[in-house]
Amino acid sequence: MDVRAVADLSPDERRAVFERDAGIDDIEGDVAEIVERVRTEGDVALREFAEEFDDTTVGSLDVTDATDRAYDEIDEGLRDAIEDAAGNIREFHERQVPDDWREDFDGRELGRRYRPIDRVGAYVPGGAAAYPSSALMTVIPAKVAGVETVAVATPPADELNPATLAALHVAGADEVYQVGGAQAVAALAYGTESVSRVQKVVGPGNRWVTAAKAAVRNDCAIDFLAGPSEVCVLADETADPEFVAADLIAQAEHDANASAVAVTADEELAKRVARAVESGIEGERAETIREALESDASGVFLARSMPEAVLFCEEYAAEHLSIQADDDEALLDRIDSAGSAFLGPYSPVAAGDYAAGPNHVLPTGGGARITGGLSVETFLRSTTVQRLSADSLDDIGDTVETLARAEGLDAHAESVAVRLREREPGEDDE
Ligand code: HSO
Ligand code: ZN
Repeated sequence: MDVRAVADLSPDERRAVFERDAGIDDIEGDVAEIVERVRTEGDVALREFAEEFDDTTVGSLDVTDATDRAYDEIDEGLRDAIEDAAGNIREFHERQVPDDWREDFDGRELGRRYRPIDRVGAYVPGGAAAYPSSALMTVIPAKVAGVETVAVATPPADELNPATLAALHVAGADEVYQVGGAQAVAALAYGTESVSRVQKVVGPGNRWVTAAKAAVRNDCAIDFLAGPSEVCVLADETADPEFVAADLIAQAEHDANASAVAVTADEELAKRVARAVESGIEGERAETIREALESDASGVFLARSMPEAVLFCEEYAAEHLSIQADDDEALLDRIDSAGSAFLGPYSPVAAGDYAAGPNHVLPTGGGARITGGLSVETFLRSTTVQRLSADSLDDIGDTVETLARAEGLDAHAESVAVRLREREPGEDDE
């Protein structure tokens, strides 16, 4: 792996890093076709896609009943790990539940109240790797928010992954369908004979899933675009190059379209990270890792100073920002755009991916410039509430009437005036 100087990047190289699209643009046409077929052909299309993409002949698309059994059957150690992670994730998300509130603003009683969305769909990836962790990360916050029905789609298989099914049981999924990829997003968004449609689709996925979320977003709400994975590590000379390299390799193993960057102002560290990456790539997923790390969107970058490295991170707007540097809090203070920040040498991204508590469904592709990750609020809608006393209406009456007339909306002005016309000043509220 080469070390590239930030200052020497050409406009094309900068675009590859900062406007990374993870191969999504290339498949938009194919995804539009898949979505359309699910929309028009329903279950028939889902079954055909299962044969074509997942090499699976699907019996029932609804596999909800399999979750309880899987929970009972999996190995005890795995069950404990799922429960442990679920407990931490639940605790973190319970902390996010907003309270309804009412307050007096000079006689105007104003407030905000929250209600869960009724029906939500969560995508839980599978296929190359199984993702019980994503089952926990999507379903638990929805349930903490009070969503009545959480429908989950996960790729079909002759034998569904028992850990994913068990995690769905622990998280409290209400409906589980075996359908994967872009077709799963379309099934949840539009409904089919077997899958009833949801109001919002959430969850992480590969570029097919992400492209499908982008394709349906005019017809069905989505959380945001979340996948393929990416990480940006900001490091100084105090960082351990093995730790930095391990974090890059870890996120790269998700997907050949994943991206992983490290940036530092210390040349020696940059070289050591690059070397540690080279020697650290191993195992069954070595090919995937290599492909992800060799893409133009990945690499080890050398800045001329830490402020330049910080600017790099801000522009990158990472899904995962890891800061392995002496003054990590001060560095974080200067970076506004990041889905989740991991501070210090002992906060590997993988800890957050599974069990620390915060959500691992996070905006990718620079989405962190405008949104945070999945949270309880993702599953809530709010209503503002207002009750005005006669006096408080009187107080703002001139303002409302003046603005209404300025907009040429006389009936608006009149709806206030009619209430105030025959009123003596000070007559209020008993
Ligand atoms: N890094 C992924 C989540 C994940 N990692 C699941 C392992 N399993 C996106 O945040
Ligand atoms: Zn991960």
